[in-house]
Amino acid sequence: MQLLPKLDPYALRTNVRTERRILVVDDEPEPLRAIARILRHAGYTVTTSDDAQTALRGLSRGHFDAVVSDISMPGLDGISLLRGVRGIDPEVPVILLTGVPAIETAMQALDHGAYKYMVKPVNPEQLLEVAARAVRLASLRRGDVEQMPASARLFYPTDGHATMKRALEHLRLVFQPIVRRDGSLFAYEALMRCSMPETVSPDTLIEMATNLNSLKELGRRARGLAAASFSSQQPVDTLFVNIHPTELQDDELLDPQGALLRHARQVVLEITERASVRNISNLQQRMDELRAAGYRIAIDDLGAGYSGLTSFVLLEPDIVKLDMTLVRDVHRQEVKQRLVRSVTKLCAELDITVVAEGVETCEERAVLMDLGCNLFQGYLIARPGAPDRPYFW
Ligand code: G
Ligand code: MN
Repeated sequence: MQLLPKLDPYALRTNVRTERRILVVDDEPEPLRAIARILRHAGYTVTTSDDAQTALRGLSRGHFDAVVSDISMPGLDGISLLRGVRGIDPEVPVILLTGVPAIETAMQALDHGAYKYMVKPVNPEQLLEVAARAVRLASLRRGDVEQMPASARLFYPTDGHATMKRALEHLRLVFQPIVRRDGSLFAYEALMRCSMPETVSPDTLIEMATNLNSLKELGRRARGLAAASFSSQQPVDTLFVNIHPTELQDDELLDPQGALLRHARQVVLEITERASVRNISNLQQRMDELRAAGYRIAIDDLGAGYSGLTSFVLLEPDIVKLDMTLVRDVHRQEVKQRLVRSVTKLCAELDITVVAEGVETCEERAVLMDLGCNLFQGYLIARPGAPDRPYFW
């Protein structure tokens, strides 16, 4: 007998899909069963496949919130599967598992935007944590309200635009120093904060703006504030300004009347790796225009993985910022050390400066220096705050 699915009144009202579907791929039956069991127990709807070709066919038919796949499989391997998945569904996070961690596959996984690279046998708790985050990310990318954090849900389905307007009015910037190897100040990164009565994290703000089609407004407001910091009481010299890939298309960046253009030579535009730059039309031309105007370009969060190393080719950055997941405990983890070393080596050859961000301990800093990072940023040195404060070195 086929049971009717249980009806969830909230789901009906908001037209939200509550089922979370994960596709698991492994050519070996034992791990395949084990992983599927762990995920099913946690309430996911799991589809299994013992080869990547079949998995890809399943993926083009059905809607999945995450894919968990082994890397080494006969025929199509996990990396090829990852590439195939990207062609079918650019939003779905892919978690890759390997029995034999190797620098080449880790780099390839990074390059093709794997969500996470995990070593087998996986710890069930860790897998569930990663899966939960991946599934949440997928639904956020799809604009699924139900999966948003409570703070973001505040804005739905009430008047989101009014709240967004209020958020923009309460927008402010904090500044975090970026320091050279010799401890001298290189620049500040401007970071958004929103001080409404209800605390809203910058990520929530960006999610909200994305869903309300207000990214342009948010970016302009933030850039206006950033421009003001060049003529404040403690004027900054060089400023890193975060910009969302879609903002690259905003002509205001190149408008002589716009906020930032007149300071372009002092500005490094940080383009996050967390969103894809592949869909930006005329990207190359736009990058050339921005560079001609004097802006420097940085890739932010490298290693957090969306488009991976392809952004080197697409953006031709002056500066690359290693994501803090690569920085965290780098002194204890050899794979991270090797990844950082390959990035700094590549960057040295390409004349790209490497910033290690999110540095929290002296041990991390020492190893990152040895590995060839040029600039350092993180709580160890200073928390984000007003510019011109003393920092630790
Ligand atoms: O994506 P982006 O790299 O721009 O994000 C930087 C965020 O990380 C900011 O919100 C900032 O407050 C935070 N941050 C800065 N330094 C550190 C650090 O050393 N550790 C942690 N956990 N977060 C940091
Ligand atoms: Mn940044």
